[in-house]
Amino acid sequence: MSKKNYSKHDVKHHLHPFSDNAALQEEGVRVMVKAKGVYVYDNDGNEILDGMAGLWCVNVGYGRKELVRAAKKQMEILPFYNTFFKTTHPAAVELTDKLVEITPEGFNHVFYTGSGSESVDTMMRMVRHYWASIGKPEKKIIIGRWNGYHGSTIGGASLGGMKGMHEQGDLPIPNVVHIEQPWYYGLAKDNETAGEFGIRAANWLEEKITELGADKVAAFVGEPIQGAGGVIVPPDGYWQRIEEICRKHDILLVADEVICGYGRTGNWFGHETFGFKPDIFTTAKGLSSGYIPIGAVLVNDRVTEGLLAGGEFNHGFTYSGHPVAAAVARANLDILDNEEIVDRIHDKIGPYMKKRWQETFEPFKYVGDIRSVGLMCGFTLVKNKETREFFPNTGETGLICRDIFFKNNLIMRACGDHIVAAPPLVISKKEIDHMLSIAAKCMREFEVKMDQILAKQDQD
Ligand code: PXG
Repeated sequence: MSKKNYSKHDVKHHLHPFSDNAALQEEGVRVMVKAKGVYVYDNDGNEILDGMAGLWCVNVGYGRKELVRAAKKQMEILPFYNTFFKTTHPAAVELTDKLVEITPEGFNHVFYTGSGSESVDTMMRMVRHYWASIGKPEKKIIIGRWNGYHGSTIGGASLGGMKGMHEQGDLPIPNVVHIEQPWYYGLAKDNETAGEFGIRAANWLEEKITELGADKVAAFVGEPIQGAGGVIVPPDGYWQRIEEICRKHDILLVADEVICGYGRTGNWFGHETFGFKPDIFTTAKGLSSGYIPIGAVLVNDRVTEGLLAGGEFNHGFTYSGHPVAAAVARANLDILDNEEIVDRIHDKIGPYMKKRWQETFEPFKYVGDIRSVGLMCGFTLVKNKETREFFPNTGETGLICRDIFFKNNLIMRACGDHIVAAPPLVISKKEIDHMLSIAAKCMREFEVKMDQILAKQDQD
C-alpha cells in the first residue's frame, strides 16, 4: 500500500471521533506524517502551522527529544506496573512530587487517569463519594454549564453542555444539571456592563442551587475558560462570585483544567489566572503535552481528608499512574518549568498574541467578539457586527471559515461560529506573525465568499 492511499484506505475501517464517517468514506482524510516545533506535515509534503497544538495539548511543541528519551528509558526499565494493590514505582512518585510542587498551596494529592474524560468521571465519582464519606450522601447533584465540554464518556458528556451530545444516548444521566454559560457578547442585556453581566451569570448558579436545595447539590464544575465551547472568557468578577456562592452553600467548586492547565492561560492553571480556589481540578492534555495519554485529578486537603475517612474508593483504571506516561509527563513538566515557558506566556507571548489577534481580526466585517487570554484565542463570526446579528444555522459559517484556513495550511478550529486557536506554548513572535498573516489572507477569502453567499440568499 503506497502512502498516497492512506487517505482513502484509512476510512474503510477506521471510525473517526466527532466525524460524519459516511462523508469521510467519500472525502478521505488528511494524512499527517511528522511534526516539528509548531508545524505538522502531511503526506503531500505540505507544511501546516498547527494553531491548535494538536487538540489544545502539545504545549511544549513537537519533536522534543527529552520526552522521547524519557519514554524509551522507562519502557526499558519498567514498561508497566499497576498502582492498585499496595504498589507504586519511581516514575509515579517523581511525577506526583512535581505536581505537588507546581500546584497551588493546599493541593497535595493526585489521582491518575488516562485522559481528560477519565479525569472528569473520576472527579464526578469522587465528589459524590466525598459527601457520602462525610455523612451527606444526599448531596449528589453536579451542576455544569451549557456549552461546557467535559469529555465523551457518559459522565463527561452528561456534565458537558453540548446539546448535540445529549441527543445521542439519553444524556444527561440523573443528577447532572446545567446553568447558562457566562458569554457576555452573546447573552448580555442592552447597556449591561461586562462586570454586571458577570455577576448576573454567576448568580444563575445560586438560583439553581436554591431551586434544587443546597442539601442535594454536590459540586459546581466549570472550565476557567470554556475551550471547545469556543474560548468563552468569563468577565472579571464571575469566578469570584461563583466561589462565594459555592462557599455560602457548601458546594464543592471544581475547575476542569483539561485545556486551561499547564501554562495555557499564562499561569500553571487557569484558576490562578482568574484568582479563585477550587477544591478539585481535573487535568490531562498539557500534562504530557499530548505525547502520551495521561490525566490527573488534583485534590485539595479538605476533600482528601473526607475521602480518607471514607475507606476504600472503589475506582481506578488499569493505566492509572502508567509508568511510561508518568515518566513522559514528568519530563514535560520539567521542560515547562526549566524553560520558564509559563512565565513567557504570561509576560511576553500572551500579551503579544492578544494585541496581534485583536488587530488582525478587528477590521473584518463578519467578526464580532474578539478574545484572547494566554494562548487561548477566539472570535465569533457574525452576520452584522453593529447589530450583533448571528448567522442562521450556527456552525455552518464556522465550518466554511475553518475549511479556508485548513486549505491554506493553517489549523484553527470552528466551535459553532466561534473560530479559535491555541498554538503550542513555544510559538515565537515571528511564528505568531506568520500564523496571523495566513489568517488575515484566509479571512479576506472568507469575506468574499460570504458576500457571495449572502448576495445569493438575498436574490432567492
Ligand atoms: N474536559 C475538557 C475541558 C476538555 O476540553 C475533556 C475534558 C476530555 O478530555 P479527553 O482527553 O477525554 O478528550 C476535554 C477535551 C475540540 C476538542 O475539538 C476538545 C477536547 C477533546 C477533543 C476535541 O475542541 N477537549
